[in-house]
Amino acid sequence: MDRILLSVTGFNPHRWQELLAQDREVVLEPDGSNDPSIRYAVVWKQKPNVLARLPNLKAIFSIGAGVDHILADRTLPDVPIVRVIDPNLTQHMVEYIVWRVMDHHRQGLAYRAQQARKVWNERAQRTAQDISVGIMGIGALGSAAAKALTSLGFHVNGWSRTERKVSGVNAYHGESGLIPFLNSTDILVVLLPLTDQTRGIINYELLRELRRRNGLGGAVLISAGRGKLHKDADILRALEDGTLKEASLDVFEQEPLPKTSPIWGNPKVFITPHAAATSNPAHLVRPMLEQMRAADEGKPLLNLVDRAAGY
Ligand code: NDP
Ligand code: OXD
Repeated sequence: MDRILLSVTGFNPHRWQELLAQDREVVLEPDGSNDPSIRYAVVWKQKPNVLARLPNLKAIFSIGAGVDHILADRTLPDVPIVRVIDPNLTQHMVEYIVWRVMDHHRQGLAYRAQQARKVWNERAQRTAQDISVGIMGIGALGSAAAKALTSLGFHVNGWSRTERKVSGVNAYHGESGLIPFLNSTDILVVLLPLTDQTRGIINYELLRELRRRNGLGGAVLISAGRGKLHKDADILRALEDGTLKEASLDVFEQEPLPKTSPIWGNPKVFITPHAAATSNPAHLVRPMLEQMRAADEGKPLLNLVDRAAGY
């Protein structure tokens, strides 16, 4: 009987194990080393060298949409990697992006500060049509967020690596498209994958290029891609000197965000603990098992990672 290796760090995989086991026998790492009956691995931040020791591994399934946690293992065997593209995960991310855009747009941080001081003061209102949201990384999640934002009336810009058309979105791509994209963006939403090209991309110089004449009172950063896209110190500097008015951060250079980080206490920052879109086994295990069955029948796997591109 073919078996699945489940290898995760950072959370309890019990529910994943239970649901995967409906279809196949599941081995929880650290068991399963060198096991020739393991054909598939389901992983989140697997320990290095675990997958390289499986002689008959046929494919790796990521528990998340991002796969930097898998590719970081330099001993990774040369088998296909399947990532998550799923309506439930997408819905979570769309909700997070719309929530954070609307909160900044409707001045939620300022009103919460006023409430804490019992201040009754109506602030100037803008409509969505006055604001351009720029989505850096307009892939599966970014394009769904763009659709929701355009339906609310926001102008939406999108930046991708390759040329890509998304309905209702002003499209920019590649290095030459980056500055024009930023120059016409008031609220920057970061949904890029972490790759060798994108590591550290959200730095002070990039944030300086955002538009700051929008009536929001300054540019806004919403970041939910990966923390290592950031230079956290640069984001703080930009908030300090007014380059950024506010930020919503879901991901951080170091996670969990250390208790000593000055980001915690910054009143211009809204923090969530890498919780924008959580992978739910109740939605994700069934398609994984279906893909395993299809692969057993020789059918092609879907949602494959391009290892050369790194996502
Ligand atoms: P996709 O692969 O569908 O989209 C990625 C987008 O980024 C594409 O548009 C791609 O361009 C673009 N991109 C990649 N590299 C570059 C580059 N060098 N320059 C410009 N654009 C680039 O990924 P998803 O939308 O599914 O997910 C995006 C990321 O969101 C994940 O990798 C993960 O890190 C993060 N995530 C975070 C979660 C959270 O809870 N915080 C939850 C889920 C995901 P192109 O279209 O040309 O390929
Ligand atoms: C993901 C995540 O990549 O949750 O899916 O970060």
